[in-house]
Amino acid sequence: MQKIWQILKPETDKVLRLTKSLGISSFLAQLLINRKIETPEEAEKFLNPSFSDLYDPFLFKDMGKSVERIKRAIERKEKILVYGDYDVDGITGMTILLKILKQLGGRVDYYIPHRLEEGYGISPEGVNFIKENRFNLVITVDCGTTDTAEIEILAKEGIDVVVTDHHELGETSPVSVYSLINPFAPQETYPEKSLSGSGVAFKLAQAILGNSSEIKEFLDLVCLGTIADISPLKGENRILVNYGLINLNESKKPGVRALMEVAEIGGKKISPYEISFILGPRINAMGRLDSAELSLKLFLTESLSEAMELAKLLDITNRRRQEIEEEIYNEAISRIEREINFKEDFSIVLESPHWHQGVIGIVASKLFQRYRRPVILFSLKDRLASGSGRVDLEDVHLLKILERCKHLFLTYGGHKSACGIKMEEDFLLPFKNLFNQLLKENFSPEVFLPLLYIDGELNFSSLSPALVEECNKLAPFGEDNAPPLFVTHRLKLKNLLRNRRRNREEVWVTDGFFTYQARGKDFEAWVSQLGREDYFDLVYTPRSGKLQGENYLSLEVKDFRQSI
Ligand SMILES: [Mn+2]
Repeated sequence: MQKIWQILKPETDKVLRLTKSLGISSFLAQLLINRKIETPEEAEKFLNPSFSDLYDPFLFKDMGKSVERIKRAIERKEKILVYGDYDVDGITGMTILLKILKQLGGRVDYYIPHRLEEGYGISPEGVNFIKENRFNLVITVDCGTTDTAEIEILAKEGIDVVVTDHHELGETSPVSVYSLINPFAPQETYPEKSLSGSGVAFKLAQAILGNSSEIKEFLDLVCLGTIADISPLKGENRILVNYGLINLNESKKPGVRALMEVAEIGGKKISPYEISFILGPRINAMGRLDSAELSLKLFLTESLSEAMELAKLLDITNRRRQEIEEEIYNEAISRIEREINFKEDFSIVLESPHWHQGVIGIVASKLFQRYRRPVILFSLKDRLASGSGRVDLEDVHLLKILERCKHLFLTYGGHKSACGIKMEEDFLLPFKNLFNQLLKENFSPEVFLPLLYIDGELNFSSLSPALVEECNKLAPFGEDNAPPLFVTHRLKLKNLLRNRRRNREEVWVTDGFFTYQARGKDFEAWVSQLGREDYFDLVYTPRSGKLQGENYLSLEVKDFRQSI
């Protein structure tokens, strides 16, 4: 799909301000400014993430009250329940709180709702479990903010609910809640908005431990949750992830070790990539197909052999998830190609009684990547349609569009880029039409075109290992902090070389003076059809490595086109 190349312009005044006050290169300063890090203070903190720059957890307006209540529960041997979500940030956040409360002598248990049977948040089944087992205090992780009715029932029974969450409030406000720790709480003044569910649980844990350094033991878990939840890797999250990755690589937790072992990355250095594509999906798979409780047990166990058993089960479940996902994906694609005319339809809304409800969300996001249109997939059962939607566009706020269709829904929730919907099957067609009509009324087709932000133009003569090192000062890369991208115009194919050791073709590109290896799956196929005299433009991230003791530089290709 054709991408629009947006080459960011050098901003001389802002660059000068950073180079002067921090003594950094103007190249690095521009990269920071491209990432909206503009003041010397912000830049200093970004370049040197320091544990001591984490905010005081007591800056949350309800933190003092929450910690007091939890400590009282521990002292009086009250029954405490940690109630959490079934995904990675829910599970890792729960683990942190469960371990700490236990260490402090709390009488603590946990509950995770079953995704397929109960759905997200505090369920009626959950309320019954809490009442029947006579818990005195419930602490939520990564959910609870919108569960007004359920919390009210519990409050009437004399059960206090401390909510820790990072989801936005919507139209409801949990009035009966004992305390609400959520960056989006009304009148909340906590300075960081983009913590994950495990990040918020980590802040509560930090406060319970009185800001002592014992909390550092849990940085590996909060790092897993933050990256898997696709939270932006800036501000406080950058500190948590930066330290968390070090911890993760050295982690002695049996569950973490076992999971790396079964995923065959035991000896490898863990980066955000491994979390997003290897560890995270395995942790999530249990909740998608079955019960997430086993993922939680994996992190709670102290026994390596039990951890290995559980990790193997996660691995098998994840493979099953992949098979189901592929089947739905292929079926959806053939239906899209047959049924949808993108000139008329601005969205992709499809349904099937065969589609697994725990997997349609991932398929929706893969379909979005492919077609770049808002995607909502529904799984049908007993005349009910359960939908999962994805979109990742600057201008389109999915939840705000759905708010205007809410008369058709039984329940719905989500945020800018993802949503969940439940409705009667009979309302599917009216919903499809209304959703599409709203998109057409409010957006022009250009909104859907993929934008590629490029950090600047480079000549091959300025590429060097030192320059790559400058780029790497911005690592770890991830959400909202992409690896730097550069464009070089008018290149030619130098050669397709056969690498005998690796037994594959290598592509080398040249500006006439300098020649580099360029890698990229689609690129290699495309370039091999070009003529020797054809010029092309390349967008890439330069990478450095060592080969037989020597530094070398290669280009990781992001996009390409023939020069004009
Ligand atoms: Mn979550």
